[in-house]
Amino acid sequence: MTLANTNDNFVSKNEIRAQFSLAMSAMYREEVPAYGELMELVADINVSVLERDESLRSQLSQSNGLDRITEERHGAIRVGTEKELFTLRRLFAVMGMEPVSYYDLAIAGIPVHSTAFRPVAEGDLNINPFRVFTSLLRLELIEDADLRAAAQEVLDNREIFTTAALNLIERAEKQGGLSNEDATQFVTEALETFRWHSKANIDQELYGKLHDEHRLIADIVSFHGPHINHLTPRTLDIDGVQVAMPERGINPKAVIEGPPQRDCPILLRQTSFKALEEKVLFKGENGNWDEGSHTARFGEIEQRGIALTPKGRALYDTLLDDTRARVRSGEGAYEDLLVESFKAFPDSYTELRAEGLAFFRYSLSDKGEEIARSVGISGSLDGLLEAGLLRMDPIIYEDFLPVSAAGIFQSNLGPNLGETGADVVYSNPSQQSFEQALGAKVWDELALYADLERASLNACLARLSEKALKDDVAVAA
Ligand code: OOG
Ligand code: NI
Repeated sequence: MTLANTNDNFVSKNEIRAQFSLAMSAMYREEVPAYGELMELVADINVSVLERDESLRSQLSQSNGLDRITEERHGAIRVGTEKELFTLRRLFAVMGMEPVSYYDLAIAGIPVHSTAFRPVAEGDLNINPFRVFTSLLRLELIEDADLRAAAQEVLDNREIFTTAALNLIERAEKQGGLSNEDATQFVTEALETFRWHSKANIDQELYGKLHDEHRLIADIVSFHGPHINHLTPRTLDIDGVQVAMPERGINPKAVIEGPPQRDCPILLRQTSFKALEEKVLFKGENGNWDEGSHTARFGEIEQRGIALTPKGRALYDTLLDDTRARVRSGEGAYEDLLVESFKAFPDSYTELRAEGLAFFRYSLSDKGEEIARSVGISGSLDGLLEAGLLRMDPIIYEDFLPVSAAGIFQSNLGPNLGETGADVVYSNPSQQSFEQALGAKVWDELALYADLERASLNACLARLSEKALKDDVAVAA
């Protein structure tokens, strides 16, 4: 593998991430053939959407998204200790991935809290958007003290990173980057952390106890490392893929998480296929292995829409809560009630902008370019939009949704929990303790979107008024 250099010495972080996501994808397709099948289905459907939807094709090419379609995917892992999380942050930093946002899953009865490691700058996301949703087990939420101690001991005695990976992380930190050769080795070594191990770290009895406490705890504690539990390609028609999955022998979860289908997609819609039951070996007596099984790994798809402002997000949360409350009180089917509730969410970009519900990237229209070159002008955002001098494109939501994530977790934890969710509700989200373990603060995703919008607008305004100012012409409002 040859990696392009950004300067004489180091490979760019974007390039390392691109190689890493490719390597993860290849490994996972080999480990979980159903994922490969899903990828093919998604690619077929994306091609047909682009063939029939000229305006989407033009929007994607305008906003630089066309190249990203087949590449865009995320993965998810779950780690057991603060130390593991701390080192993972350093490992992801080598690839230009930083922790963005804090997700408390305890509210949904899942004893973890999470962040997503991802590129932060728009240019970096465009080059390769790969993200890893990363959850840290909260053993302190487990009541049984003996079991807690047993799990802790197993976790404390494992090393999820290869020695070479640890050395390369340190080298990257010291030098500020990696050489070509080191970067190639780094990708190979980093991959090892996320590999599946069919031999468990513990015996079947302890597995059973952990599993009875919570399936997720068994998944996190029982193995040598935080195996990648799913990867997620991007689809342009999630409803189409959901319907087509069974035709290809793939078993989807019951409902698509997130907002309903809309003309102007918002946030994130996701669905997955059910986790597979896989053969594993547990430690037996006298160095023997006992056969058993474990259910953890699956495939997911995602469709992203415009990022919402705090006001838009509050409206989304309210409408989703309403829907769930109405389902609980037996008013009807989830999907119907979701569509009904979301009628209250404006569904045109003009309204979304006018009501301050979503984030946009502004650029000069052809007419705006012409004006900027010839005379220059200034004015309010509304005025410039109305005059057709600016164009606005949705800023795509690059993060996750806790309620949706909980739905994805639950549909993949095995048959008993099913799709209806929690059997226990934990409390005390603790962003502070999470950040302490991480050794860094997480980025505030809303601030990132707001900055992007502001920067795009400021750049337009500067370009528009440049000539007028230079020519010392009074700029008209
Ligand atoms: C993570 C589930 C969350 C998503 O897309 O919301 C997630 C997990 O199952 O470990 O990946
Ligand atoms: Ni996911």
